[in-house]
Amino acid sequence: MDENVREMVTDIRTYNDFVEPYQTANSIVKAHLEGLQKDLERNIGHKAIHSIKDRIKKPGSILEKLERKNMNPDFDTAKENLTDIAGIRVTCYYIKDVYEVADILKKQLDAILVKESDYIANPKPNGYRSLHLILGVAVYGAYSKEYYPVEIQLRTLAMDFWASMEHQLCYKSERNDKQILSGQLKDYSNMLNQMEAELEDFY
Ligand code: 0O2
Repeated sequence: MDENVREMVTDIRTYNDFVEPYQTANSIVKAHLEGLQKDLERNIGHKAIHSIKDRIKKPGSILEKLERKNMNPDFDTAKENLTDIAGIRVTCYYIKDVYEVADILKKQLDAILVKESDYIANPKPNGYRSLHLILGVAVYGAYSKEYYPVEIQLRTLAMDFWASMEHQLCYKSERNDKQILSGQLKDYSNMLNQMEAELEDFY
């Protein structure tokens, strides 16, 4: 086998082995959320969770993030320092539902709350809103138990729309209307926020 191909196959195997427990942690949280999605609908009479998406960070994004943080680009360093290798995004209809789902997750899962960032109560200066939980989720081996972080981003449909547009527009290469765009995005965030607050009255 060509040396480059051998190296690539080894790297892919290493990556697959590395992410395996993170995939398990993601599956545990996702399965719990899917159960919750059905049960909340039965109990509160409306759909609380619109959608649940999970992803595992790709090798390129892991390396890019480590480089951005001036850290060694290897999997041991990633395990020590990154808490978003496993990630789940939960989109809800109402802000009330976002907090309800977060509270249930914190109570019910075999997990430790590592960090909670409430960017709904305290939006980022650019207008980004979401509730972020980092849960250390217990992953069992035959004779072992280890906690793996899962970053759970909970947001409403309006917050998701804004974040997706902002990501799409601001990740594009340098643009000369950046300042105007930032101002507009901030205004849109405020408008969406107001619209949601008014819709919340119809909960
Ligand atoms: P990606 O590609 O989505 O994974 P960290 O940056 O994770 O080391 P911090 O400050 O705790 O540390 O993270 P934070 O601010 O809670 O953000 C984590 C994730 O939230 C980001 O991951 C984004 O997915 C999302 N996010 C945060 N701020 C913004 C924002 O202003 N706009 C949008 N669209 N998304 C945001 P990554 O790794 O940056 O990116």
